[in-house]
Amino acid sequence: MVTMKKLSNPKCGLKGEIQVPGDKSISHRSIMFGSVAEGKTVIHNFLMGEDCLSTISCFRKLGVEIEIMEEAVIVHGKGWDHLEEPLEILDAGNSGTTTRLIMGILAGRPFHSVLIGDSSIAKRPMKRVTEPLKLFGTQIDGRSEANFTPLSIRGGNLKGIHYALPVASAQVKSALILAGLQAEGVTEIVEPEQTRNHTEKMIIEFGGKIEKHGDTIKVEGGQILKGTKISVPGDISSAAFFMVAAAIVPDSSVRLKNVGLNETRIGIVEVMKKMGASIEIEEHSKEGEPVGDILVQYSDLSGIEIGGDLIPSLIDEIPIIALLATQAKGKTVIKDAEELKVKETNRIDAVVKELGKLGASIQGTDDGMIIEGKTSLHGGEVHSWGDHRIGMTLAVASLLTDSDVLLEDAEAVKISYPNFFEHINQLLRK
Ligand code: SPQ
Repeated sequence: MVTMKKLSNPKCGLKGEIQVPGDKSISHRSIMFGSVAEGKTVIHNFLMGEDCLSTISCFRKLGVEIEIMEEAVIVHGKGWDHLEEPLEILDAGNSGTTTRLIMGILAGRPFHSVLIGDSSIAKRPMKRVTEPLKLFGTQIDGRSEANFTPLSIRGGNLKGIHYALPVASAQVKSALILAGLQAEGVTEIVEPEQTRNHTEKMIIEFGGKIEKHGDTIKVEGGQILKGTKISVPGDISSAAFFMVAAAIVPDSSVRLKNVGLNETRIGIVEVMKKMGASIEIEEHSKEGEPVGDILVQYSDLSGIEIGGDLIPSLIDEIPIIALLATQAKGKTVIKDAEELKVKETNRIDAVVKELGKLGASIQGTDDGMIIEGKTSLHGGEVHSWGDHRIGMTLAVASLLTDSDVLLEDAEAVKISYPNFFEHINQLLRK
């Protein structure tokens, strides 16, 4: 049901500490690797967001026993060969990660499966995955020459490939790594820019092998993975909403506990520091997926230019960075981010239109946006476009508006942050 949420400016700062939910990218991957590994995988702090629940549902349909307990999610993996031909269509919901990564697994399985998602997934480009998977030898068909769901996959008998990725995408890279793990021989993948490396780190956790030389990733086929214990760090992409809220709402001081600080995901920290934000990191562990606390306080900000190889490390944070820039003095230019057009929504259009309704001065460009600050925001009626990150950006904006914000389809936040509104209220009560 589409709902309208009334958000009123609390006229106070955010204070205190919260633990943001588990990382979405790592939660998806823990179910996927747990499902193809041999033995039990126990996952702590799994993200119970709608996207990750879609991944669980798909793997259950492939015959994997997955228990959702209060303390942990337990995946009873029996190895690659025990995935079963699904009786039903696999539904990835709103999740691009589920759609793209599962294709890499299904590509190597000797059975037929059909993959769909919601109306947003139906518009997101899939040829970037289906084309290289065909080079491995798998059969994939779908709407518009296998560019859009529904997709039909008949996998098996893969041969390793050498492939240079045309776009910097962790989802495409991961799908090809998952196919490569099942292929005969070696698969080499060349990345144009470093993207999030959770798949590579997780292969090591599951007892597998993967190498990286310069921008080339090398993975050998025929690997048997072993079930393990995964502790999912807090999601920096979720923490980002409170990092920005604390930086732009006067009299704020917030501690975000146990957030994942993977080196390929912390572009937002660099950007906020460059803009002059008061931000401190207390790292607890550097092993595997590094984790630590992030402390942010209100401060004066200045506009900067954001682009190049920094973009993949903050791609999902750009909507909230755009809001941050409306509160920074001068011009902020975000460029080289054309990938924003093929996310859950066209995030350039969504940000420009919806923040514009609240008085922000943002101009969309071909590959990003130009924001003029510092602007006073006013109330109004806005829409999440069914995109969790747009919904949360608008909710944070409402902390600064002179009158109420009515947010349509606020429910979208449940994709990645089910208790987002509870956390806002918690920090406002302190
Ligand atoms: O899973 P989905 O829908 O693609 O989610 C998003 C998000 O905002 O949460 C993108 F819309 O995150 C992607 C991210 O943009 C998650 C992801 C991953 O887990 O590998 C990688 C990025 O996408 P891409 O296309 O750059 O590989």
